Amino acid sequence: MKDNISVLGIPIDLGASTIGTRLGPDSIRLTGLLEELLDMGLDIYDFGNIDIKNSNKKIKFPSNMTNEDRLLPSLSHINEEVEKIYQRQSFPLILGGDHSLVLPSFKAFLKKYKNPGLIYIDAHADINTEKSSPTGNVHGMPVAALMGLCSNKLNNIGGSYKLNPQNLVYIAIRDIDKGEELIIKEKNIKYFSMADVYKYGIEEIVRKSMVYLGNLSSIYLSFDIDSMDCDIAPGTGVPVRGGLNYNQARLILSLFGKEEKIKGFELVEVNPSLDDKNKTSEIAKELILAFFGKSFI
Ligand code: 5AB
Ligand code: MN
Ligand code: MN
Ligand code: MN
Repeated sequence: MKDNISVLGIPIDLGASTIGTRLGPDSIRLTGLLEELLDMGLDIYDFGNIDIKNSNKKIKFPSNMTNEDRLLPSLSHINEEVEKIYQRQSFPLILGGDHSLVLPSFKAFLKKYKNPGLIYIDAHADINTEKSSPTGNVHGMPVAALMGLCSNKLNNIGGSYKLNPQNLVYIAIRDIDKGEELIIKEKNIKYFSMADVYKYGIEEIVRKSMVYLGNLSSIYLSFDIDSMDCDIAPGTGVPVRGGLNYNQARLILSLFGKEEKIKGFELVEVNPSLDDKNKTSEIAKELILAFFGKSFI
């Protein structure tokens, strides 16, 4: 299925504290990603970008959801558009966009596949609720909403489907808030920290993740570019040091790309306006090519 790809850009930045991830999908396209995928012999259908009404202002709401007024309808719209690409027999590739989009994108996956898994590669856990969030930025809340832990207006975007906390694996997390830590402990969520990445190595982390999710038949991969070290991939809104280096990120994606159970992939949080000569988009392209089987040597 990975030789027939449906591409969808989701140029949203309403969920983040900085504007600019709305430019992520086009900036990644500008690197020639789709042409290179075609050169690799893959079939591509490009659905283009979703039309999102972003805002240059960050407005606080009593709900503690920044830009709630525009964000909630946008997330619902994203869910409808992602469902459209799922109607095509193909492998979905989503280019973000801030990470609030995983709420509607994974809801579509939950609707399509029974009891799916989620591999979440990110410096952050994105499991704040509106109550625990120190920022009010919804890109720090989608995982909590997928588990039904936020307010219903967020939880119910794209339907009432829920992610089972036991079907989630975090990789590369290293910057979590107090409230998030409590939820991760209470729900006994599986994670591999950067310390684990160095202790076991990338191959073993991939193997352990697949074993942990071994009884599931469909898994979604959500990759936040800030899982990488911010000195390597600086074009992102909430940069954190000590992340994956270029080879680790490429290897982890090439190994997950070989797993038949992985049936959807998104790469999010590229913000070209914070970047250094578009290098983060170039890295994003290389990571996506690695996922779809570009050889390393
Ligand atoms: B990202 C923080 N935990 O809730 C919050 O980039 C950061 O999608 C969230 O991983 C980072 O605002 C969200 C402090
Ligand atoms: Mn539309
Ligand atoms: Mn994230
Ligand atoms: Mn992050």
